[in-house]
Amino acid sequence: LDPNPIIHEATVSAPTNIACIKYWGKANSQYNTPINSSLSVSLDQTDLRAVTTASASSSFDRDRLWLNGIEVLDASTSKRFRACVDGVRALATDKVVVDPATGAKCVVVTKDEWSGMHVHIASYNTFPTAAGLASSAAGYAALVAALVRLFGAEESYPGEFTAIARQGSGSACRSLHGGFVAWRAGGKKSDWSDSIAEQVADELHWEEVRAVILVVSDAKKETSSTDGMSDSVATSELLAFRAREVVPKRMNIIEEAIKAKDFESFGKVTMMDSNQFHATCLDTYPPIFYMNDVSRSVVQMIHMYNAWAGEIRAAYTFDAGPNAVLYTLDKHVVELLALVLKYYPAQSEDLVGDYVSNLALAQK
Ligand code: 2P0
Repeated sequence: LDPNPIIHEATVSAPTNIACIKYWGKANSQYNTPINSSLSVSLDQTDLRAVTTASASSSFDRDRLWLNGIEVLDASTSKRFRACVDGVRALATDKVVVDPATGAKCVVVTKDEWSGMHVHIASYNTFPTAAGLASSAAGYAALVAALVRLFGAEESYPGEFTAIARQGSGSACRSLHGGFVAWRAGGKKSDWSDSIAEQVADELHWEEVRAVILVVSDAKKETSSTDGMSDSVATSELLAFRAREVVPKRMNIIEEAIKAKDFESFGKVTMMDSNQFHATCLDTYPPIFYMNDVSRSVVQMIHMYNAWAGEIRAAYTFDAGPNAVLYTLDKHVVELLALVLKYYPAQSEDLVGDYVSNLALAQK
């Protein structure tokens, strides 16, 4: 055994993202592809991010994963983890260093040597447990990005890294980009290599957009997204109609709204799509309830606020849980938070948190 084995490593961070047009339902569970396209905003990484170090060495005897300092013992056999590690490692390139004195290039690790090495992955996220927010999107995006850097991986087609992250967790493919990101459902290619995420507009395009997260409950959700969407695909006719007839139109509407920086249109379609996603949950048999009475009171408060203002100044959206994410513009943040504190004074600290986020810096 080499007494001084070389350990190669790379560290990256990735943002979480909050969907305006929701992903709900798999078209193909093997490739983890969706029945409809979706669109999200990557949040900035001041408060919420996943940070991952990936390392590889010929001295490692197996693949290992630590999450927030605790080893996940069955990680190396998990289908999601394997898809990411094996998917990126297959795209590895020779690691070359240049001698600064002579300018001579030297291959220190060949592509074939990478494929013989195991990896150690250490990841932590800065998601406060009280926020009760899903972290899998940021986590798998950071895993893929760290492996890409470690192995010097190169895509064989544009979007291939997002296709790999998608196999970790669907929403993770959108976290490989900053700004406004569309995940194209794909399906024209038999290997689903067209199910990829792409940036619609970068984080500098519409800098005034803010996300305010209202923590309604920090309890762990009762129905996982993977199980919930599987039940919805099996039983909800509304979901099939939505994927076929509604979402394609909404993708066009929201992409136009983002390009034109039209908050009225962006906010309206975001709220309508959240409502329809939760309607498909109710249409699932047995029904799935993610929103609770407090969530619904937030919906009413936002509609009252917009009616009072005579324009859409804030838009709510809810994922697979009761917490609200409010999109607004910088100039309305103080007014919106004043409203939240008026209606939820007792729990104001919990509810408002301190999560007023900018858009993410680009991750790639
Ligand atoms: C979204 N959600 O578009 C939607 C809205 C939840 C509600 O993506 O099975 O954790 O790992 O592919 O990505 C949650 O689903 O599911 C999700 P998997 P994922 O953000």
